[in-house]
Amino acid sequence: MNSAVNPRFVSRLTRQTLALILAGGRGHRLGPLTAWRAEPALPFGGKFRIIDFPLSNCINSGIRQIGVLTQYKSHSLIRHIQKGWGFLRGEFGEFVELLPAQQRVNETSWYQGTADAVYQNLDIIRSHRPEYVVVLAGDQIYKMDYGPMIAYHLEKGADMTIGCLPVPLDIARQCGVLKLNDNAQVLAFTEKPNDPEFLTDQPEHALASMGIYVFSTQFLFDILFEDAQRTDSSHDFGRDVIPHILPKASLYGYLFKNTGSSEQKVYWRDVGTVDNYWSANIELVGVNPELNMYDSQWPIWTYQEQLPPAKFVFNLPEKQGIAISSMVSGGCFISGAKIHRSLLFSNVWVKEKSVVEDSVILPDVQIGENCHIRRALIDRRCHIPAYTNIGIDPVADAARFHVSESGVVLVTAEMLGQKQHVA
Ligand code: ADQ
Ligand code: ADP
Repeated sequence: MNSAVNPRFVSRLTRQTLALILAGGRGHRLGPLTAWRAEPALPFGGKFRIIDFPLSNCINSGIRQIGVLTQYKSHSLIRHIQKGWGFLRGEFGEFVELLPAQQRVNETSWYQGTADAVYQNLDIIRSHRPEYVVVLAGDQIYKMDYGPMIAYHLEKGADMTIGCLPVPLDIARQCGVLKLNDNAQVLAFTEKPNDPEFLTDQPEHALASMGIYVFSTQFLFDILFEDAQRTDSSHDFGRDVIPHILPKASLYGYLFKNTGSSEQKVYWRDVGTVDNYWSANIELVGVNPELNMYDSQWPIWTYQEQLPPAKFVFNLPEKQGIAISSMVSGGCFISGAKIHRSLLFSNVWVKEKSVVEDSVILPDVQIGENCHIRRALIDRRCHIPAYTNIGIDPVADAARFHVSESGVVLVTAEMLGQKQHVA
């Protein structure tokens, strides 16, 4: 039976599934952007936050029982979920539940690795009595229907199914790398190998784990109890649990497909560095970006403030308020300034005679008169004083700001000597 085309079968499975979104990691490589917030709370795409992607994937897949495991710098993440994700209906058994690390099982440690984060919530998982548990990362951008993956897990008779896709070798070095047999059973798994095994038909690519797992619930309980007893484990799925269970369990790989149009290139991003984060955002202003944000079949849900439309003030010819090849969100005010190839999040105010090019401007930013900003990433609530140049003089930028490997200039309120206004 090809259950992927039997929607009633799939929807029964998704109703029996609990999703756990891991949203507690540190996101080391984003530097100042994650100084005060967890990576899944980072704004993305003009009005969303990264966590909205796995959450929306769950909702759109028909998984309405969701736990979000938080730990590191979780305040803005928790606030976003509380404000935006309370629309599920408790009376139908639907919820988004926040599961902060709270030393419930082990009173001497917070969540250790990803497996420990799930282990510490086993009693909560049990109370929901799911047939299947889907473990997801909270820091990835992609659109995926989890239903067919759960159906595949069942058809294969798998204990655990790992979402995977071919990625270039340099990305594979930062992932778990799988080797499958012809029946898609996992033969080998190596976490972050220096020398990833390439695919025979794609020598520039290796098969990477997306860090997305489907488990049969009892199997998950068994392996996590076992892992918790191990003294030689860092209690991480990729590093410890998968390699340990591989010889004795039935593990399968599930090849990731986009939802929607099959012609579209597969889109899956881990935006864990300043460069990746900037480019994934800036790509969206292109004519035909790989990530389609205009797909009404797979909406990305979020919390959004009620804001007026973006406004462009056109005064004198030398003070035109214009935006070209750009995305400009609600509440923005472009007053006699020029915006080129840039993404402006909500509530950005750009004043007269300023020019913003190839830049990503996070919410609630003010850019004063006569500024020139190029290839920059401006963090939330920055007030850029009049006559400031950013991305023009590399020496001056390096002295004040954070410059990424590829030369993107990251500016935060603290670098500007401005204390964050805490709402
Ligand atoms: P990494 O991305 O390195 O590799 P990790 O840093 O463990 O994995 O993060 C996975 C997710 O779990 C992230 O969303 C993170 O925020 C969250 N997380 C990490 N530690 C946590 C904790 N203690 N509590 C709660 N949440 C936590 C993993 C896999 C690889 C796979 C890549 C794909 O280990 O095999 O290839 O994801 O990106
Ligand atoms: P965002 O919504 O952009 O992620 P928030 O306004 O929600 O940002 O703030 C994120 C968290 O960081 C909040 O808990 C806030 O109190 C904290 N925070 C931000 N800046 C500072 C700072 N300079 N010092 C201490 N805490 C800060």
